[in-house]
Amino acid sequence: MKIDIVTLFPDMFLGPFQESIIKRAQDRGLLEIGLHQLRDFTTDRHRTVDDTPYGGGAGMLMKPEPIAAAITSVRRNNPDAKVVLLSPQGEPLSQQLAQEFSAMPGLILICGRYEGVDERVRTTLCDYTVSIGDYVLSGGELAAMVVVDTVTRLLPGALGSSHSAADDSFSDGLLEYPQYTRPVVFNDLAVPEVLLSGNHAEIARWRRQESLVATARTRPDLLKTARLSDKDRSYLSRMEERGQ
Ligand code: 6GU
Repeated sequence: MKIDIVTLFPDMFLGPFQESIIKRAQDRGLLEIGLHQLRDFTTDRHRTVDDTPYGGGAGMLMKPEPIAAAITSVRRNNPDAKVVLLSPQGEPLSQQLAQEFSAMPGLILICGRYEGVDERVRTTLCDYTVSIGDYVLSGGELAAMVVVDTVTRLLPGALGSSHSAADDSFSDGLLEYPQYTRPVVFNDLAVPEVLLSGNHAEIARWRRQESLVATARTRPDLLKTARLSDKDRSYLSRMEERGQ
């Protein structure tokens, strides 16, 4: 998959993309990342990328023409890419959206800065507008890194054979169950007996129940859309009866 990123701060990406899974995916040829300085697509002497908002108000907006020129240029080497604007006004990034992105031949990520981006960029040049959560970042760069990370780990072969993305939190709409490694006792707390039992059916049942408990306590909103069996539902209602 080819991901092109249009940004005023391409150097922000250098560290994060040279480590761990994203580095390995690039080394294995599963992922190709292109970084593009938005200012390179300006035509005036001052390389202007922003301007004041019509109607007044504080701050500056990103002008549409440099972004349009950047998309046109980058598309030549990533012709089937979808264009994604990173903006706090976007739809929330989810594991489902990441899965959709990971199946695409390419992405062009546009990082917003200043107080925002001219609305015509969003409506005429972008296929998606994406936010990574209900808080304000100084720009779309960190959000773009989050998109690249979550999409990369879904590319076939990006995670070693020892890890399955299918087991991760959110893949079935629930939080992951708690995990333990050695030692058996740490800070006076023992690893749950069932995990030492070797009884794989019991372990699977315990893990499912712990996933349901963790989700009900921390993210009850997820239970509305999670894929739940009849057994799951009866476990949750028993828990609720006991007030847990
Ligand atoms: Cl994509 N951009 C900015 N500036 N802030 C955000 C965001 C994006 N997602 C959450 N907050």
